[in-house]
Amino acid sequence: MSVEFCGLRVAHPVINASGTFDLLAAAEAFDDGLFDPFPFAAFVSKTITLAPRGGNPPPRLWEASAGLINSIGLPNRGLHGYLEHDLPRLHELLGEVPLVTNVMASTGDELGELVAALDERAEVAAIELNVSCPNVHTGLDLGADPVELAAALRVVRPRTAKPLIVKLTPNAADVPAVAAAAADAGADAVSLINTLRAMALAPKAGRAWLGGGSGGLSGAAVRTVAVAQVAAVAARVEIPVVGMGGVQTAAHARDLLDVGATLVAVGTESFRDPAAGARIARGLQASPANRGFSPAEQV
Ligand code: RRO
Repeated sequence: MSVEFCGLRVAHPVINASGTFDLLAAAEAFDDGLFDPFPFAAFVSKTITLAPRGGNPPPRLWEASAGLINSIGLPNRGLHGYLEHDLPRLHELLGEVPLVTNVMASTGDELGELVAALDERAEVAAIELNVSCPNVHTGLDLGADPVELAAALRVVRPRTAKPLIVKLTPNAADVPAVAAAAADAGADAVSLINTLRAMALAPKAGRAWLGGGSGGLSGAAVRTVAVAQVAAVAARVEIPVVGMGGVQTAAHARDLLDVGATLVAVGTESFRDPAAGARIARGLQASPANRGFSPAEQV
């Protein structure tokens, strides 16, 4: 079941969605029990920013009818804390499993600085750019506008030879156009979907429940949106696509592979079942291969 992805050979097509599996915490909570086999064929870190961030005020989660709204707000140690403390430990825990480091910034220059620093570290196999951050000039998410994203990538691309994966936001008017702009500007792969912008009100209070105001919806509720967006993007670009959004079972993962994803990421389901990645990879191995969906014809 091994898969070739951006020059990396991974054991199977199932990885984690950034920010949904805290490997350092899991290593303490589960000792070695969770890691045989390790649930994911490659591991994607939580998003790293240049400066340390405390994240949003609580509450940070809202359980929706068929999903989860989060407003975590990027808590992280910042680039230097990550390089010094987290990266060596992640590498030790992962062994041969490739590490993808996810980064976010609001300008191309800041993204370039993050990427250049990661480029120097052999422990990092690939870099994922989270472009869901508001652009400082337009106020729009960097990844909502093909022109802004291409401009950022022109700064970032020359700063690393490592595979660059652009994590697309679903909160854009034309996601395939953004994916095409990323591919044209040198991205090696795209991943989608990030969470859908959402809001929940505190019961009877008439104000937002989440400390950050609005948040991002994930889980079963977004699965069919993910299938539609992954199909449309896979039909539009030649580069590999990492599909995610509400994957809970091998059948859900198979749907994303069938519409053109090369890898599938498990996100919210790992909160319920930390071994979901391994379960889904086993299920894929046992299930029939591609049923012959042709995204180019059917989207
Ligand atoms: O940290 C977050 O609140 C967060 C991030 Br960076 C993201 O990309 N997607 C999301 O749903 N939450």
